[in-house]
Amino acid sequence: MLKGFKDSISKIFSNRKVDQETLDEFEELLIKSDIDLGTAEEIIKKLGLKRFGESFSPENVQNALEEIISEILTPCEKKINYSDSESPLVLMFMGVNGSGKTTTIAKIANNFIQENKKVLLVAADTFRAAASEQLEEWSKKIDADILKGEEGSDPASVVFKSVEESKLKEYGAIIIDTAGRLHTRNDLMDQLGKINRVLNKTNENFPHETIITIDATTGQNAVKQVEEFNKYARISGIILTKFDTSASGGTLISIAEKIKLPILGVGNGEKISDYYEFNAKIFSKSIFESSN
Ligand SMILES: Nc1nc2c(ncn2[C@@H]2O[C@H](COP(=O)(O)OP(=O)(O)O)[C@@H](O)[C@H]2O)c(=O)[nH]1
Ligand SMILES: [Mg+2]
Repeated sequence: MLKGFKDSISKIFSNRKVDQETLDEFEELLIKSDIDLGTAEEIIKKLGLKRFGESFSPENVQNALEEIISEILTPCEKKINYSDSESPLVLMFMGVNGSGKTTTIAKIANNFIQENKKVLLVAADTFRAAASEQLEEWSKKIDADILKGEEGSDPASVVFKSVEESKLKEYGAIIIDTAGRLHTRNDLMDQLGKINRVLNKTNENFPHETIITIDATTGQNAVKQVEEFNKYARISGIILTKFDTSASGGTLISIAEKIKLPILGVGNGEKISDYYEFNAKIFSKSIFESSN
């Protein structure tokens, strides 16, 4: 949701020729919507506003813009591939504190459970007892099993245990919640790599997805977050959270244009059902529809 985006476009382009001033104002609007400068320039270039000529109207600009955004996002569309033949599906979540890891895990786990899949949640956040308590609360609500590490224990060993446990109980999915961390803390970031390596040793296909949650309100720093986490544990999918509270779908557009990593889904609320699979066309449309 680029708040007021539609109105702003109307204002900028109403009764005017496309001159430099209009283009500058439009660029400013894109940047205010958390689209980085390079991506904003690319969008404006693609839009080729001057070609609109006589048929120029804010609606034309909006439609063309929607198409361009959709083109940027479409190559990033990806679905979590849940195939029963290769059980369990292992998903590892990472991201900065408060970015929505635990909530998103609950949402996705709940979807699996609705499809009669047996889910094990793994609380690999062993730094804070409160973190595993939060996951435990969700596990009760959605009726999923949970494995918790003791406070202060090695997160990688908890993850290893979860794979062992899964062999006995035949889980359909293992979803791992890791401690929130700042990408500037090398020691903690190294730990993510370790969790990934431990999983990979137990089965070369594990984890099937290494997912980063990005808070839509993060703004321009989101690109940096994705780049840094990706250095330690290769990201296979991005989930944008808090899209409901955000003034800026621009974050995701920048990530797609600059980093071109797959996007799996969008969280749009705190409730268990507030999640949908990412679809470039629908997302591009929603940017305009939801503006107010
Ligand atoms: N409005 C809104 N709030 C969310 C969304 N996802 C998570 N939250 C809230 O953001 C806060 C942090 O989420 P949490 O899952 O604990 O983040 P974590 O620290 O990464 O595990 C909590 O208050 C969640 O309820 C979302 O899509 N929309
Ligand atoms: Mg958490």
